[in-house]
Amino acid sequence: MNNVSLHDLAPAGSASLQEVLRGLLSPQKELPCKLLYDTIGSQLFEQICALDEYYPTRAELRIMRAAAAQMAERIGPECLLIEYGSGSSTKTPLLLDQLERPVAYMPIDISREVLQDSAAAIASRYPGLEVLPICADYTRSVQLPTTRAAAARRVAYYPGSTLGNFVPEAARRFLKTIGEVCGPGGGLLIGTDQKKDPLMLHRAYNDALGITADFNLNILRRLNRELGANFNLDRFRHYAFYNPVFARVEMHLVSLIAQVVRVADVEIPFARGESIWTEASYKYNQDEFAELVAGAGWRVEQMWTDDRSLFSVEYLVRDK
Ligand code: AVJ
Repeated sequence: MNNVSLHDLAPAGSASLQEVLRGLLSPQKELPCKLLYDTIGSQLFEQICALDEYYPTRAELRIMRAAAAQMAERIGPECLLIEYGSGSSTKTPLLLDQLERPVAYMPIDISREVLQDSAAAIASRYPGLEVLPICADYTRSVQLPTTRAAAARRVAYYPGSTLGNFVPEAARRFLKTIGEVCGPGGGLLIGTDQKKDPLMLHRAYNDALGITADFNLNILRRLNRELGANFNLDRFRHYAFYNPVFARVEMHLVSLIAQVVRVADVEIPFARGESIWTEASYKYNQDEFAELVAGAGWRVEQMWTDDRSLFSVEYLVRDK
Protein backbone atom coordinates (compact mmCIF):
# COMPACT_ATOMS: atom_id res chain seq x y z
CA MET A 1 0.00 0.00 0.00
CA ASN A 2 1.01 3.60 -0.57
CA ASN A 3 2.65 5.40 2.24
CA VAL A 4 0.91 8.66 2.93
CA SER A 5 2.42 10.91 5.55
CA LEU A 6 0.19 11.64 8.46
CA HIS A 7 -0.21 15.14 9.91
CA ASP A 8 -0.43 14.31 13.55
CA LEU A 9 -2.01 17.00 15.70
CA ALA A 10 -1.65 14.49 18.54
CA PRO A 11 -5.21 14.34 19.84
CA ALA A 12 -4.73 13.01 23.36
CA GLY A 13 -3.96 9.38 22.52
CA SER A 14 -5.81 8.31 25.58
CA ALA A 15 -8.85 9.65 27.33
CA SER A 16 -8.08 12.85 29.22
CA LEU A 17 -8.36 12.14 32.93
CA GLN A 18 -9.47 15.69 33.62
CA GLU A 19 -12.25 15.58 31.02
CA VAL A 20 -13.41 12.16 32.21
CA LEU A 21 -13.46 13.12 35.88
CA ARG A 22 -15.30 16.37 35.17
CA GLY A 23 -17.95 14.31 33.37
CA LEU A 24 -18.21 11.58 35.99
CA LEU A 25 -18.39 14.02 38.90
CA SER A 26 -21.27 16.06 37.40
CA PRO A 27 -24.80 15.61 38.78
CA GLN A 28 -25.78 13.98 35.47
CA LYS A 29 -22.73 11.83 34.79
CA GLU A 30 -21.52 12.01 31.22
CA LEU A 31 -18.62 11.05 28.98
CA PRO A 32 -17.65 12.74 25.68
CA CYS A 33 -18.88 10.59 22.79
CA LYS A 34 -15.57 10.92 20.94
CA LEU A 35 -14.21 8.45 23.54
CA LEU A 36 -16.34 5.76 21.86
CA TYR A 37 -13.91 5.73 18.93
CA ASP A 38 -10.77 3.95 20.04
CA THR A 39 -9.57 1.22 17.66
CA ILE A 40 -12.04 -1.38 18.98
CA GLY A 41 -14.83 1.20 19.11
CA SER A 42 -14.19 2.28 15.51
CA GLN A 43 -14.40 -1.38 14.46
CA LEU A 44 -17.63 -1.88 16.39
CA PHE A 45 -19.03 1.22 14.73
CA GLU A 46 -18.22 -0.27 11.31
CA GLN A 47 -20.18 -3.36 12.36
CA ILE A 48 -23.11 -1.18 13.44
CA CYS A 49 -23.15 0.37 9.96
CA ALA A 50 -23.71 -3.10 8.47
CA LEU A 51 -26.63 -3.97 10.78
CA ASP A 52 -30.13 -4.40 9.39
CA GLU A 53 -31.53 -2.05 12.02
CA TYR A 54 -29.01 0.74 11.44
CA TYR A 55 -30.67 2.31 8.40
CA PRO A 56 -28.66 5.61 8.19
CA THR A 57 -25.56 4.17 6.54
CA ARG A 58 -27.46 2.34 3.81
CA ALA A 59 -29.84 5.23 3.21
CA GLU A 60 -26.93 7.64 2.87
CA LEU A 61 -25.04 5.28 0.55
CA ARG A 62 -28.13 5.01 -1.66
CA ILE A 63 -28.37 8.79 -1.83
CA MET A 64 -24.67 9.05 -2.69
CA ARG A 65 -24.95 6.43 -5.42
CA ALA A 66 -27.93 8.17 -6.95
CA ALA A 67 -26.76 11.75 -6.66
CA ALA A 68 -22.95 11.91 -6.41
CA ALA A 69 -22.71 13.17 -10.00
CA GLN A 70 -25.04 16.08 -9.21
CA MET A 71 -23.14 16.76 -6.01
CA ALA A 72 -19.85 16.86 -7.92
CA GLU A 73 -21.38 19.29 -10.36
CA ARG A 74 -22.39 21.59 -7.51
CA ILE A 75 -18.92 21.34 -6.01
CA GLY A 76 -17.17 22.13 -9.27
CA PRO A 77 -13.64 21.41 -10.50
CA GLU A 78 -10.34 21.49 -8.60
CA CYS A 79 -11.64 21.48 -5.07
CA LEU A 80 -9.81 20.69 -1.89
CA LEU A 81 -11.97 18.07 -0.14
CA ILE A 82 -11.76 18.05 3.66
CA GLU A 83 -13.54 15.17 5.39
CA TYR A 84 -14.45 15.50 9.08
CA GLY A 85 -14.48 12.22 11.03
CA SER A 86 -13.50 10.24 7.95
CA GLY A 87 -13.16 6.90 9.74
CA SER A 88 -12.97 4.16 7.12
CA SER A 89 -13.76 6.66 4.29
CA THR A 90 -16.26 4.23 2.72
CA LYS A 91 -18.54 6.90 1.25
CA THR A 92 -15.73 9.07 -0.09
CA PRO A 93 -14.95 7.11 -3.30
CA LEU A 94 -18.56 7.60 -4.42
CA LEU A 95 -17.83 11.31 -4.39
CA LEU A 96 -14.20 11.20 -5.55
CA ASP A 97 -15.21 9.09 -8.57
CA GLN A 98 -17.39 11.98 -9.74
CA LEU A 99 -15.35 15.04 -8.78
CA GLU A 100 -13.63 16.89 -11.57
CA ARG A 101 -9.84 17.02 -10.97
CA PRO A 102 -9.92 17.32 -7.18
CA VAL A 103 -6.68 18.91 -5.96
CA ALA A 104 -6.34 17.15 -2.63
CA TYR A 105 -8.18 15.06 -0.06
CA MET A 106 -7.72 15.75 3.66
CA PRO A 107 -9.39 13.16 5.87
CA ILE A 108 -9.50 14.21 9.54
CA ASP A 109 -10.04 11.59 12.22
CA ILE A 110 -9.25 11.03 15.88
CA SER A 111 -8.55 7.31 15.42
CA ARG A 112 -4.97 7.11 14.11
CA GLU A 113 -4.80 3.52 12.83
CA VAL A 114 -8.11 3.63 11.03
CA LEU A 115 -7.16 6.97 9.47
CA GLN A 116 -3.79 5.73 8.26
CA ASP A 117 -5.24 2.61 6.66
CA SER A 118 -8.10 4.38 4.94
CA ALA A 119 -5.92 7.25 3.71
CA ALA A 120 -3.49 4.72 2.21
CA ALA A 121 -6.37 2.92 0.51
CA ILE A 122 -7.67 6.18 -1.01
CA ALA A 123 -4.15 7.16 -2.13
CA SER A 124 -3.63 3.89 -3.96
CA ARG A 125 -7.04 4.08 -5.56
CA TYR A 126 -6.50 7.66 -6.80
CA PRO A 127 -2.82 7.86 -7.76
CA GLY A 128 -2.98 11.49 -8.96
CA LEU A 129 -4.69 12.78 -5.84
CA GLU A 130 -2.73 14.38 -3.03
CA VAL A 131 -3.91 12.67 0.17
CA LEU A 132 -3.12 14.51 3.40
CA PRO A 133 -4.57 12.70 6.43
CA ILE A 134 -4.81 14.70 9.64
CA CYS A 135 -5.04 12.93 12.97
CA ALA A 136 -6.86 15.37 15.21
CA ASP A 137 -9.77 15.99 17.52
CA TYR A 138 -11.66 18.09 14.99
CA THR A 139 -13.74 19.74 17.69
CA ARG A 140 -10.55 21.69 18.46
CA SER A 141 -9.11 24.10 15.88
CA VAL A 142 -7.29 22.25 13.11
CA GLN A 143 -4.44 23.84 11.15
CA LEU A 144 -4.61 22.45 7.59
CA PRO A 145 -1.36 21.43 5.87
CA THR A 146 -0.54 23.15 2.57
CA THR A 147 -1.34 21.44 -0.69
CA ARG A 148 1.03 21.15 -3.69
CA ALA A 149 -1.47 22.77 -6.03
CA ALA A 150 -3.86 25.61 -5.28
CA ALA A 151 -7.55 24.69 -5.07
CA ALA A 152 -10.44 26.56 -6.67
CA ARG A 153 -12.47 26.13 -3.49
CA ARG A 154 -12.47 24.31 -0.21
CA VAL A 155 -15.30 21.89 0.34
CA ALA A 156 -15.91 20.05 3.57
CA TYR A 157 -17.53 16.61 3.60
CA TYR A 158 -19.28 15.64 6.82
CA PRO A 159 -21.34 12.49 6.22
CA GLY A 160 -22.97 10.08 8.64
CA SER A 161 -25.13 12.67 10.44
CA THR A 162 -22.30 13.04 12.93
CA LEU A 163 -23.28 16.69 13.40
CA GLY A 164 -26.22 15.21 15.34
CA ASN A 165 -23.84 14.36 18.17
CA PHE A 166 -23.59 18.05 19.05
CA VAL A 167 -26.31 19.83 20.98
CA PRO A 168 -27.83 22.37 18.55
CA GLU A 169 -25.91 25.36 19.90
CA ALA A 170 -22.59 23.50 19.66
CA ALA A 171 -23.60 22.24 16.20
CA ARG A 172 -24.10 25.85 15.11
CA ARG A 173 -20.69 26.82 16.47
CA PHE A 174 -19.03 23.88 14.75
CA LEU A 175 -20.73 24.71 11.43
CA LYS A 176 -19.35 28.21 11.82
CA THR A 177 -15.85 26.82 12.36
CA ILE A 178 -16.16 24.71 9.20
CA GLY A 179 -17.24 27.90 7.42
CA GLU A 180 -14.09 29.64 8.61
CA VAL A 181 -11.94 26.73 7.48
CA CYS A 182 -13.55 26.67 4.01
CA GLY A 183 -13.56 30.43 3.60
CA PRO A 184 -15.79 32.61 1.41
CA GLY A 185 -17.17 30.65 -1.53
CA GLY A 186 -16.56 27.38 0.31
CA GLY A 187 -18.98 24.45 0.40
CA LEU A 188 -20.12 21.79 2.84
CA LEU A 189 -21.66 18.47 1.86
CA ILE A 190 -23.31 17.08 4.96
CA GLY A 191 -25.39 14.03 5.89
CA THR A 192 -28.42 14.54 8.12
CA ASP A 193 -30.63 11.98 9.84
CA GLN A 194 -34.31 12.90 9.61
CA LYS A 195 -36.99 12.78 12.29
CA LYS A 196 -39.07 9.63 11.85
CA ASP A 197 -41.01 6.82 13.51
CA PRO A 198 -39.47 6.60 16.99
CA LEU A 199 -39.69 2.81 16.88
CA MET A 200 -37.40 2.77 13.87
CA LEU A 201 -34.97 5.02 15.73
CA HIS A 202 -35.25 2.83 18.79
CA ARG A 203 -34.35 -0.29 16.83
CA ALA A 204 -31.40 1.42 15.17
CA TYR A 205 -29.79 2.01 18.57
CA ASN A 206 -30.94 -1.28 20.16
CA ASP A 207 -29.93 -3.91 17.63
CA ALA A 208 -30.76 -7.53 18.23
CA LEU A 209 -27.11 -8.66 18.10
CA GLY A 210 -26.12 -6.24 20.84
CA ILE A 211 -23.35 -4.59 18.81
CA THR A 212 -24.49 -1.12 19.83
CA ALA A 213 -24.49 -2.25 23.47
CA ASP A 214 -20.89 -3.45 23.03
CA PHE A 215 -19.95 -0.20 21.34
CA ASN A 216 -21.39 1.78 24.25
CA LEU A 217 -19.89 -0.43 26.99
CA ASN A 218 -16.51 -0.35 25.25
CA ILE A 219 -16.07 3.20 26.55
CA LEU A 220 -15.78 1.70 30.08
CA ARG A 221 -13.27 -0.89 28.87
CA ARG A 222 -11.27 1.99 27.47
CA LEU A 223 -11.29 3.87 30.78
CA ASN A 224 -10.16 0.70 32.55
CA ARG A 225 -7.25 0.30 30.16
CA GLU A 226 -6.19 3.91 29.77
CA LEU A 227 -6.99 5.48 33.11
CA GLY A 228 -6.65 2.49 35.40
CA ALA A 229 -10.36 2.52 36.16
CA ASN A 230 -12.10 -0.56 37.53
CA PHE A 231 -15.51 -0.56 35.85
CA ASN A 232 -17.18 -3.97 35.86
CA LEU A 233 -19.00 -4.05 32.52
CA ASP A 234 -21.54 -6.58 33.83
CA ARG A 235 -22.78 -3.98 36.28
CA PHE A 236 -23.86 -1.48 33.62
CA ARG A 237 -26.67 -1.68 31.08
CA HIS A 238 -26.65 -0.14 27.61
CA TYR A 239 -29.80 2.00 27.46
CA ALA A 240 -30.75 4.00 24.36
CA PHE A 241 -34.05 5.67 23.52
CA TYR A 242 -35.50 8.42 21.39
CA ASN A 243 -36.46 11.50 23.37
CA PRO A 244 -39.06 13.36 21.26
CA VAL A 245 -38.98 16.43 23.51
CA PHE A 246 -35.42 17.13 22.36
CA ALA A 247 -35.61 15.18 19.07
CA ARG A 248 -32.57 13.14 19.98
CA VAL A 249 -31.57 9.58 20.63
CA GLU A 250 -29.82 9.40 23.99
CA MET A 251 -27.39 6.64 24.76
CA HIS A 252 -26.67 5.89 28.41
CA LEU A 253 -24.90 3.33 30.57
CA VAL A 254 -27.08 2.65 33.60
CA SER A 255 -25.61 1.29 36.82
CA LEU A 256 -27.47 -1.89 37.77
CA ILE A 257 -26.51 -1.66 41.44
CA ALA A 258 -25.25 0.86 43.98
CA GLN A 259 -21.48 0.73 43.57
CA VAL A 260 -18.27 2.71 43.84
CA VAL A 261 -15.95 2.76 40.84
CA ARG A 262 -12.37 4.00 40.96
CA VAL A 263 -10.98 6.11 38.11
CA ALA A 264 -7.26 6.78 38.58
CA ASP A 265 -7.34 7.37 42.35
CA VAL A 266 -10.75 9.01 42.48
CA GLU A 267 -13.79 7.16 43.81
CA ILE A 268 -16.99 7.64 41.82
CA PRO A 269 -20.18 6.59 43.60
CA PHE A 270 -23.12 5.25 41.58
CA ALA A 271 -26.65 4.86 42.87
CA ARG A 272 -28.64 1.93 41.54
CA GLY A 273 -30.22 3.12 38.27
CA GLU A 274 -27.94 6.12 37.88
CA SER A 275 -26.71 6.74 34.35
CA ILE A 276 -23.66 7.92 32.48
CA TRP A 277 -24.82 9.77 29.36
CA THR A 278 -22.47 8.78 26.54
CA GLU A 279 -24.05 10.13 23.34
CA ALA A 280 -26.80 12.33 21.95
CA SER A 281 -27.87 11.97 18.34
CA TYR A 282 -30.15 14.81 17.25
CA LYS A 283 -32.59 14.38 14.38
CA TYR A 284 -33.70 17.30 12.20
CA ASN A 285 -36.41 17.91 9.68
CA GLN A 286 -35.55 19.95 6.60
CA ASP A 287 -36.79 23.31 7.86
CA GLU A 288 -35.06 22.97 11.20
CA PHE A 289 -31.83 22.02 9.53
CA ALA A 290 -32.00 24.96 7.11
CA GLU A 291 -32.54 27.27 10.07
CA LEU A 292 -29.66 25.74 12.03
CA VAL A 293 -27.16 26.16 9.18
CA ALA A 294 -28.39 29.68 8.39
CA GLY A 295 -27.45 30.65 11.94
CA ALA A 296 -23.89 29.63 11.08
CA GLY A 297 -23.65 31.53 7.78
CA TRP A 298 -24.52 28.65 5.43
CA ARG A 299 -27.33 28.31 2.90
CA VAL A 300 -28.79 25.01 1.66
CA GLU A 301 -28.17 25.03 -2.06
CA GLN A 302 -29.49 21.56 -2.79
CA MET A 303 -30.88 18.66 -0.80
CA TRP A 304 -31.09 14.98 -1.74
CA THR A 305 -33.05 12.33 0.10
CA ASP A 306 -33.85 8.62 -0.21
CA ASP A 307 -37.22 7.23 -1.32
CA ARG A 308 -38.42 6.93 2.29
CA SER A 309 -37.02 10.31 3.46
CA LEU A 310 -35.06 8.57 6.19
CA PHE A 311 -31.88 10.52 5.59
CA SER A 312 -30.74 13.49 3.58
CA VAL A 313 -27.55 14.94 2.17
CA GLU A 314 -27.34 18.71 1.80
CA TYR A 315 -24.92 20.84 -0.16
CA LEU A 316 -24.39 24.08 1.72
CA VAL A 317 -22.67 27.15 0.41
CA ARG A 318 -21.14 30.07 2.20
CA ASP A 319 -21.93 33.27 0.49
CA LYS A 320 -19.02 35.57 0.02
C1 AVJ B 1 -21.92 8.19 13.54
C2 AVJ B 1 -22.23 9.47 15.45
C3 AVJ B 1 -23.81 9.56 13.73
O1 AVJ B 1 -25.17 8.86 16.35
O2 AVJ B 1 -26.02 7.41 15.00
C4 AVJ B 1 -24.36 4.60 16.10
C5 AVJ B 1 -22.98 6.78 16.12
N1 AVJ B 1 -24.12 5.59 17.99
N2 AVJ B 1 -25.00 3.90 17.03
C6 AVJ B 1 -25.07 7.97 15.51
C7 AVJ B 1 -23.81 5.68 16.71
C8 AVJ B 1 -24.86 4.49 18.17
C9 AVJ B 1 -23.69 7.53 15.04
N3 AVJ B 1 -22.93 8.66 14.46
